[in-house]
Amino acid sequence: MRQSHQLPLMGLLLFSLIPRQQCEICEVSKENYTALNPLISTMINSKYNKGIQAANVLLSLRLGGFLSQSQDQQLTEKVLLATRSTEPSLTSGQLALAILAVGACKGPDGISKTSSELVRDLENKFQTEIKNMEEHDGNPLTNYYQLSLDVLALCLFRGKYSIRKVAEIFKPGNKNYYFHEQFSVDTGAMAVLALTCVKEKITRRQNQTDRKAIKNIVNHTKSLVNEILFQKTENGLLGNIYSTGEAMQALFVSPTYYNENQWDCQKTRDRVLAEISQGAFRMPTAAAQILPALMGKTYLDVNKDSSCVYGSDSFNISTQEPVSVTPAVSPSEIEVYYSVVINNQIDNTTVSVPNGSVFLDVMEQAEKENATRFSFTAEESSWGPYITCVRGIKANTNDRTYWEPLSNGKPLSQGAGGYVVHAGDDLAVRWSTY
Ligand code: B12
Ligand SMILES: *[C@@H]1O[C@H](CO)[C@@H](O)[C@H](O)[C@H]1NC(C)=O
Ligand SMILES: *[C@@H]1O[C@H](CO)[C@@H](O)[C@H](O)[C@H]1NC(C)=O
Ligand SMILES: *[C@@H]1O[C@H](CO)[C@@H](O)[C@H](O)[C@H]1NC(C)=O
Ligand SMILES: *[C@@H]1O[C@H](CO)[C@@H](O)[C@H](O)[C@H]1NC(C)=O
Ligand SMILES: *[C@@H]1O[C@H](CO)[C@@H](O)[C@H](O)[C@H]1NC(C)=O
Ligand SMILES: *[C@@H]1O[C@H](CO)[C@@H](O)[C@H](O)[C@H]1NC(C)=O
Ligand SMILES: *[C@@H]1O[C@H](CO)[C@@H](O)[C@H](O)[C@H]1NC(C)=O
Repeated sequence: MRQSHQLPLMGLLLFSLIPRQQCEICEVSKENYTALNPLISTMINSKYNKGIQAANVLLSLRLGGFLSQSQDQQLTEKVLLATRSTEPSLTSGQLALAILAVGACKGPDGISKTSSELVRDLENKFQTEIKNMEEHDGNPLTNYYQLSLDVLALCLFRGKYSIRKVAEIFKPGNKNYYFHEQFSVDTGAMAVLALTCVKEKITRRQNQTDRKAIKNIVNHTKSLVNEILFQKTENGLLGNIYSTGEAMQALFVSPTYYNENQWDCQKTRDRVLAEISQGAFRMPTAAAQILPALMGKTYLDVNKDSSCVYGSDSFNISTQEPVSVTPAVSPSEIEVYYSVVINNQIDNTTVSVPNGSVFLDVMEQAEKENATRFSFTAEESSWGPYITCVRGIKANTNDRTYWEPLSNGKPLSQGAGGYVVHAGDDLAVRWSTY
């Protein structure tokens, strides 16, 4: 008799012990995996100018279990090779991504000797970021997105870092969460993942000071989750299409910090699926950042499984070449305006380029016509060419300066290598502070 009373009670108890997983039903169902095909083939077929760019892709494909053993090996070697290059040396976040990718699916003890050397290296790079903040008005060498990646990798792979320092630098409201006073959802999401990892790793041995820091970290996470939800758009995106994947991950790991009615996960997922079919994720890095969330995975799953799953048979990897990233350039020419804006000084010109050209082509054409007025340099990054320097004036993180590309007065939502210009466009690069 007593048992029949206890059973439902036990069930209730068990139920309440299971962490609330609102998004269990939010990942893409097996029947709909074909919708992910464009993402996988973009990643598998991508050519990398720099090996480190493979880190994002390797991490993502491993979390999804989409690689054959030989593909996994090839990508891993590429990433490891990149970590050994010293010229130029990797940024802290690049190294952190490499550690996450190489260590993924290996389990908490599976980290190899090489990887543990990389973790020591990352500890130093993270210290250098903090030192730079102390010396340059709170500005890190890179940015908070990368500092979050650093903490995440150190936390998952037993690196050393000060919990108190983390609680101190990741305070909500810190200027590094914002660009032009606008909350960066990508940055906030990565910080939530990092802080959640730190919180989950607390042990009994932690002393009083650490415990207080953890309380603050919980508080910070709550505020960041709120800020992310505040950036939810009418159509279900969190921030914009390129921040949504990482924001979904952040919301997956913090279900206790918001109510069910604050986020319609299915709506977000379906919007993303629609955007995939429209070709929004043709850039391998974009594809890599959205895929884990669609599989119901997060970067915190990186060392949860003891081994990688190879070549999931529920999915057929398409090896055909993806649609070309750059659209066909037609023989007809179009005219656009182009200017370099430095404070109140505007230097403009009219440039003629083949129809279908991108912003970068316009910059190159202008430079060809007058190298004194329109010289520039761009560095290849995981999102394509990043404009670093125009007319000898160089972007600098210590004073939060950069070159901002604009079209008809509006900042581009993609890079100079991706934005296709139209006849009559009023294009500009403006010396700005974020
Ligand atoms: C930090 C950051 C910036 C900083 C970079 C300087 C700094 N302090 O580090 C600032 C604010 C200056 C910036 C500027 C821009 N950014 Co930005 N940025 C980011 C962010 C949050 C993190 C990048 C990072 O460190 N990644 C981790 C490291 C390990 O990877 P990495 O490849 O080595 O990182 C470098 C490049 O990503 C580069 N970078 C940063 N932004 C962009 C954008 C483009 C198009 C390119 C080619 C490179 C690039 O700077 C990083 C540090 O050197 C990402 C978010 C994300 N989801 O990735 C957005 C993101 C990459 N940026 C984006 C955009 C659109 C821009 C701008 C074009 C906006 C504008 N119109 O001004 C400009 C590009 C300026 C230029 N000169 O070419 C988009 C790209 C979308 C797309 N499909 O191309 C993202 C994904 C944000 C988003 N959700 O929309 N950015
Ligand atoms: C698959 O996707 C379609 C359209 O996006 C949706 O209507 C359907 O419910 C999905 N199927 C499952 C099993 O989730
Ligand atoms: C708590 O631990 C940190 C390092 O983890 C140490 O720096 C600090 O001095 C300790 N505080 C106390 C009160 O023991
Ligand atoms: C938690 O954060 C709120 C603001 O979001 C603040 O008012 C409160 O004092 C914080 N609590 C602790 C313990 O730090
Ligand atoms: C994968 O391909 C095989 C044969 O090529 C086919 O039988 C199977 O149904 C495919 N699976 C999916 C999920 O498309
Ligand atoms: C440059 O800007 C000035 C002032 O806006 C304008 O009069 C001139 O026509 C522009 N020159 C070119 C080449 O576009
Ligand atoms: C440029 O190409 C687009 C389609 O790619 C076409 O609609 C447009 O008319 C072309 N413009 C010129 C000036 O040729
Ligand atoms: C480039 O522009 C500068 C400044 O307007 C001018 O003095 C120079 O002659 C131009 N050079 C060419 C090759 O047109």
